[in-house]
Amino acid sequence: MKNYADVKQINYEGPKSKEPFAFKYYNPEEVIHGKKMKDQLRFALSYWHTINASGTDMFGGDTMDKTFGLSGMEMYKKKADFAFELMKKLGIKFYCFHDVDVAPVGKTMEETVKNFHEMVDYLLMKQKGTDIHPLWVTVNMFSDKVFMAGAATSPNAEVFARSCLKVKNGLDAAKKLGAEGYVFWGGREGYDTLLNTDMGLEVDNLGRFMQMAADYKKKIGFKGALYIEPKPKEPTKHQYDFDVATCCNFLRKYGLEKEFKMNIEANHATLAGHTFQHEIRVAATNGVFGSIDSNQGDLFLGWDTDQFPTNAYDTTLAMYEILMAGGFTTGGLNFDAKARRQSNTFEDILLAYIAGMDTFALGLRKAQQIIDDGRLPEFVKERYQSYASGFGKEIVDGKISFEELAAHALKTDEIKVDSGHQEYLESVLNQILFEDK
Ligand code: XUL
Ligand code: CO
Repeated sequence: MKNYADVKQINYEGPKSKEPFAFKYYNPEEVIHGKKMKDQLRFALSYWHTINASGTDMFGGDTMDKTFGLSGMEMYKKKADFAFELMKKLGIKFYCFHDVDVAPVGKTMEETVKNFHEMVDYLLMKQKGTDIHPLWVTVNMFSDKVFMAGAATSPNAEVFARSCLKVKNGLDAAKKLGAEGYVFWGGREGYDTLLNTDMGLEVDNLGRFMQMAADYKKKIGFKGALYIEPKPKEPTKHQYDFDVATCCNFLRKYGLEKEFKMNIEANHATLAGHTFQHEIRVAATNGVFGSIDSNQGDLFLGWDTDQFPTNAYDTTLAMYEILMAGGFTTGGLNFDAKARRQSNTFEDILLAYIAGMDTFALGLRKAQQIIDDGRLPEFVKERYQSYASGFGKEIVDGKISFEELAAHALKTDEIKVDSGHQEYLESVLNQILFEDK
């Protein structure tokens, strides 16, 4: 196998290729569903996993050195160089980061903020002359010990103020770098025991905080989207942004439904007991579909393992939902995924991205085949035919009353509900997935 340094550019070679450092399904310029694959998929690199994570887990330290033998600002500049080199090799146009991913924390808050803005200027300089910019920016309000009881939902008002400072700087950076969006992942916005928790105050404060952030976004003229990233648990036992439906309820309660969309993470969906497709569908039907954090979990581990997505069945169904939702506008597919602890070489970083990008590209191709084949969407349309005409249509149009329907039902003794044909539909899906073209 080639060395990382010898791989200059990952190119598309097609499904018959056995070259490890080539795409088999991702052909950036090829048009699928009315757009080039690169514009349909909008892949993003996640700074925290790719540029920083070094293999540490609960039981052991680093398995990979990503310090380049440097420290402080020098190290973060070298990391930014590495991030841009990697994106160019992979043909990735977007990246995502937390404030602490890109700059060192200083001895004082003022020094931390200064370091951050200096690094944002460095990133801006790296962007010049490229078509690379952030898919979204966020800030880390969960690692530092002051956030141990939450950020905007902390029982301590000083922490609420610290959260305003962090998000203000994150939004300023998003504007300066021309980010497509800004993400709020709740981190520790939740609780471990109700015995010490005023849930009502905490969630009201979260509502106040989100309103302030949305107002600040408008004040500075940041045009990107604001997203909430739902997750049911981990690190807290119960997180307030549990799933898409819970977040929709939160947004409506605080009158924020027009300001925020969802950043849906595959592994968070499964932690909430939902399929990935379910969360995308709930977002789409509520008008809040925004962006995707793409990864997969492990059925037998049960925590947020953040693995690169390689399950083509899941990516096909996810891409089908995304196409049905109208595709991405400001959003995209951010790989909130890290190479496994034992995949500890720079070559593995490339191979992990190639695997993830190819699996979503294959998913996009297969989703288009589902649409072209027509059997699945047509079955669904047919299943709801009773609402397309007659009194069914009057229900949908709000033109028939409760009493009129009751009178109709009184005269109808026999009702035949058609089969859902689940197994047949699953076999159609297999045929589309595995047919020999
Ligand atoms: C945590 C997670 C985060 C967010 C950004 O589970 O997904 O990395 O995506 O804070
Ligand atoms: Co995420």
